[in-house]
Amino acid sequence: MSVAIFNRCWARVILESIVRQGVQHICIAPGSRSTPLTLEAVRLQESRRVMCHTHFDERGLGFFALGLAKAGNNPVAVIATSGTAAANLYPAIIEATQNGHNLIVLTADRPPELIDCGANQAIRQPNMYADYPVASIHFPRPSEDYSTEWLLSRIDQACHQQKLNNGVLHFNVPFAEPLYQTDESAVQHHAWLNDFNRWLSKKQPWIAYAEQQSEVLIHENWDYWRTKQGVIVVGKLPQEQSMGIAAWAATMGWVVMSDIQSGLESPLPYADIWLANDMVREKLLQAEIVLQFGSQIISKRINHFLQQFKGEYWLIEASNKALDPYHHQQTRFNVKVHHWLRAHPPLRQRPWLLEPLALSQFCASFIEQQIGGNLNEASLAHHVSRVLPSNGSLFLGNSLFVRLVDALCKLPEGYPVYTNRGASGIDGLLATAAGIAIATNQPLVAMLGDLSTLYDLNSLALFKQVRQPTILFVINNNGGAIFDMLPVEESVKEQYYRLGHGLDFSQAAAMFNLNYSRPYTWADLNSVLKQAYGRKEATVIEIKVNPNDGSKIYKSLIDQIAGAMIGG
Ligand SMILES: Cc1ncc(C[n+]2csc(CCOP(=O)(O)OP(=O)(O)O)c2C)c(N)n1
Ligand SMILES: [Mg+2]
Repeated sequence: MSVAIFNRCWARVILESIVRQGVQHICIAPGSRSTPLTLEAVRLQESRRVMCHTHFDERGLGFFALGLAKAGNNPVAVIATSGTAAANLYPAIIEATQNGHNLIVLTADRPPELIDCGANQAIRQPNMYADYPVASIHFPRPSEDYSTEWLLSRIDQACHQQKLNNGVLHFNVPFAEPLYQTDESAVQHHAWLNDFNRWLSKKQPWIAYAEQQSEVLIHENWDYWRTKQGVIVVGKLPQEQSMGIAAWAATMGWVVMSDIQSGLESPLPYADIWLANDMVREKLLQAEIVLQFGSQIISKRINHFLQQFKGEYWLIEASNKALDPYHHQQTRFNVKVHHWLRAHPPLRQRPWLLEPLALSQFCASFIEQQIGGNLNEASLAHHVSRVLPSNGSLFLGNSLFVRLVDALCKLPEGYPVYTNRGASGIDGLLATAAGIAIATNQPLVAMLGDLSTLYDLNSLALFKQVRQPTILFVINNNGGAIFDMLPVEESVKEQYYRLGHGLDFSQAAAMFNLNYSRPYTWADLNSVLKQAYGRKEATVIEIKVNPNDGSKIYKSLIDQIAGAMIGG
């Protein structure tokens, strides 16, 4: 029994120290080996220091935690048992790493004597996520030979690494049996916890790292460069960093191309379409300097522009990751964009190139006319702002629809947009959206494709926990329509890429006890939305569209704009 008690003591130290590092949510998948961690997490929830969430599927749970981390500012913890349970967290760990979201993954493990000897549910877990985590600790088997001071220092050092580099911590925690039937007072008064219990009365983490303030300095040649002809490309940015870019760029008279994840109400919307115009692209390539704020640009044509541009290139992004797939000779600022703007005063100038504005304005009416008044993929993408709640946020899945929204819509300034564009998987999109809904506790619209929904179908279970209007748009074009954009022979495409299935989602919604509607027209959709926003729960709205319509109109808009002649 003393082993069971000591396991709990060990788990208590680990969890207490991560809670002091800011963890507020702990996501738990069921399992026996993780019992000491689970029961300590429950204890923390009982004293209202954390919120515990559960899910039966570790892949979904990992993405759910990612969603919580995206919408909050603190690391989110995940507890999983040993075996493939731990392996199923891998996709979310990759996505969190690529995007710099802070997860603390606690995998329970068998002690060393049970590894590689035929013991049940025992796999090789140390370093199982390779070099994705910013730090990994493979803990020893719990033992009084290790002081609580050691345990606390080790964890705080890892958490510090996470604060510096953003990403995932992996704690692999072996526990020997027995795991159950502990006496709470025996845990509480265990002599090994004496120093720890004294520390509990203090507020701070075991290691308090002094804040390092580094000021953003003005680039020595800014007075020279700011007089030049510039282009500003804005990728994914946190909200507070995108504020002020539009005004700054307008003063400079520079051309702005912004991504749907930028938080900008684009001054030159539909860049993915108008940049298809050969003449405008040629002129833009004459720019003397390109500033890129943020990264992960969705648009193929903005990416192509960046690839072709060979002039002065500055990349401003707070992380210290390499973020330029085109390997420009460049000046890189590892700073927050709003700090950079403050350090680099704009110069009032006239726009040096007027064609993008003319073409962008032309696109507004041209797109409207081409998509028509029916409810379809392209019209939904163009009019996304019509379906959004005023105080909510938008989650966009991957594949064709996110590209359509990026190309065809204009969002209000600062509207929160979430995506999983780190590895752009279609595997955990529903679960991520559920995490965002829970963390923001505000209305959410999530929009994803039919294959993406099928992939993550059991994550519909997570939406029972939401307590505010949450709307899941499933854009059902019967398979992966993104592949229509590829030059693959029709029959091969249908059979091996697109995977049309003929399914609809009414029964899936029913199985998970979620509201469901399938509107046919905009008028239908508007009345469905009215009801959905009146409910403090989730609604699945299936938009069934002709399989190729979305990709066809996208291609046709690009083709028509490519050759268009414009004045100026
Ligand atoms: C986990 C994972 N597997 C495979 C892919 C490759 N992939 C990209 S888009 C896509 C099809 C998605 O289909 P759907 O969700 O219906 O979206 P649509 O293309 O119709 O917009 C696939 C399989 C991926 N991104 N992630
Ligand atoms: Mg589809």
